[in-house]
Amino acid sequence: MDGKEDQKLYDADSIEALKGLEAVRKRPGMYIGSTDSRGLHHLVYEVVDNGIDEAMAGFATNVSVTLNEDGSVTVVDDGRGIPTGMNHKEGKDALEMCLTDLHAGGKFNQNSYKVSGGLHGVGVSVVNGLSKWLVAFSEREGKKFRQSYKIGIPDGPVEAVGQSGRTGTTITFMPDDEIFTETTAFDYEILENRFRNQAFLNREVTIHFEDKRIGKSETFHYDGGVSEFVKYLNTASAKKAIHDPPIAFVGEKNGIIVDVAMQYTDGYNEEIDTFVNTIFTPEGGTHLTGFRAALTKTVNDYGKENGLLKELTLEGSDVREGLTAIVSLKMPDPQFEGQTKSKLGSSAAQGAVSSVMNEKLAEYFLENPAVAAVIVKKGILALESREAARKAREITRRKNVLEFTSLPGKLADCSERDPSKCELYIVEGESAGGSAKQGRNRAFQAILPLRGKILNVEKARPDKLLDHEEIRNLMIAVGGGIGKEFDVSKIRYHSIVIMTDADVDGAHIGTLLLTLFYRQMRPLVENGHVYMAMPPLYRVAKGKKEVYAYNEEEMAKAVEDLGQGANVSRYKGLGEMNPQQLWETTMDPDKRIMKRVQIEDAMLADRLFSILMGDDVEPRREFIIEHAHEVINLDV
Ligand code: 0RA
Repeated sequence: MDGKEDQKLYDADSIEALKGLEAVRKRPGMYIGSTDSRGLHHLVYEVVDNGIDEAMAGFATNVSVTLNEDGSVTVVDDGRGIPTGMNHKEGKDALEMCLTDLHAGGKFNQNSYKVSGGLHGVGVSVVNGLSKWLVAFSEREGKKFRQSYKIGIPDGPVEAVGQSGRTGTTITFMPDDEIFTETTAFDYEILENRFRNQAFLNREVTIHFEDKRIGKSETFHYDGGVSEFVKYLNTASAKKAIHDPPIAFVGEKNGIIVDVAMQYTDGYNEEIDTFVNTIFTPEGGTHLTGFRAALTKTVNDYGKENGLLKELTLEGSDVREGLTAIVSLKMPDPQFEGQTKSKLGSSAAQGAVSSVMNEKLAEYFLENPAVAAVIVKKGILALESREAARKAREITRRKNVLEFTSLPGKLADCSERDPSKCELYIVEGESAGGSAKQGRNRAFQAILPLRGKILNVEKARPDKLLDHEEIRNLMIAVGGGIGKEFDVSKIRYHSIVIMTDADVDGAHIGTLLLTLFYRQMRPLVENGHVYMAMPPLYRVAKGKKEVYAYNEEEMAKAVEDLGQGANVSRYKGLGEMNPQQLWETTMDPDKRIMKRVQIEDAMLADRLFSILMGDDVEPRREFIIEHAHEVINLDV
């Protein structure tokens, strides 16, 4: 065939696809959430999820991910391979459609447990549009096909490049630095964590991960699936299980596969992580509702039938105290709702989970009466302490009416009364608090200094929290209450900014505050009201000129810009800045850098906190060494 004719034909076909990918490049945030580090990692998730989809559909077992030395990423799966061959309706090769047509995915792929909804499942064409270049290979029907692209535009038609004895897809892409202006560097730990979770949630798949930049590789495969996931979570947060192995079962109802694992610990916190088609649903939803309802009912039924409960009835919270659980669903076409589309709305999921739970958990209790007794006993203890706490609260309420209704004396409030315009700075230490009070814009910025005392929220029973003056101050200042009664619509500030020194103590206090928010005011984090202030790390000065630098790179650049004789000083704490400097560098909305805390950051802090406060010395030592920097630098 004449090469030029071929190219022309192909150009005409591509106009429509081009329009689609142009939209992706114009508004990348609409498709991948953001163009910061988080959005960058979404590109990898998107391509890997396609391979996982093939595994969920039973066609693939291996997915391998390689971070190449040049900054590109290669993802290989051994699935069926992206379809190839002319699609007559569209007049285009199916492989090209998959890679360039925004809406091609659904036309071909009928996998029923596909990852879709939320930010995922937007299709590999989005990755293509946001890549400087991309090369796709599909191996199927004895052949190997290839097409390459630049910013989503094909370099030429799909070509057969040789024979192949396997099937599968290989995609290599280079994220476009004109889109990802903040960073194009992938983070090993973020990806590692994601792949580990994916492997826990799909026990049939093996994920190979290699980082050629640093010469590190790992393989994730867990025959035990979610049961191993739960054990991993408890071990990682140094929680002590009170029965082993975890209770685990898989069931199916109306085409919905319900995979559950649960293990009780000797602590008081519940962590129930829910997933749908491997997508994390931090806001819960119908599956979580079904799980909770069935758990409460089954434990109560068993306790009553076996004379363990007598006249007592356990509440849901009693039954969940100290529980770590994973609820993982595979279902066709899940519907997501909520602010961040991370809450499952499909009503069929509730019935499916509770029906599988009711049946299998009751069966488990009958076969394992010793474990059942441990769980019922734990529930009774929770009920008793809840009752005691209620009585204690009633007494305190009568005593402390005044104290609870007036704002804390240490709070320097702002004059604005519209919460959406107000910011609360929680500042470590009285001296930095003083500078912040002087430096702030008092119209809309309030300051609450905290004494740098570390509270033991882990060991303190939740009902004891309010006995603590600092926590009471914080709760009253934020408004909205605490725990189950927390009401995010009543908060007094829409931005809560944690401002601590960039040192170990600061990280400690940051961890504590995030843990408190995560456990007692979770909607605050879920709705994006919590921020970390980012004070500069360096001041570079020469004569009258001075520049603040927030990282090493900026510092180096400032030294270069100011030239010979530039003087670098490292800020050790907020206290070293005068009020004017604190305002300019850290509090002025036009100049400051703040990081919005994501729910995952708070979860990590919560885990870190358990370890910092736990009884066991060894896991604490190891964890601090391995993870301390993550809390200081909440990057993604
Ligand atoms: C559409 C249809 C089929 C497979 C795929 C897409 C597919 C896409 C990707 C992306 C990465 N890896 C992938 N593997 C498969 C099914 C084709 C058939 O019926 O053979």
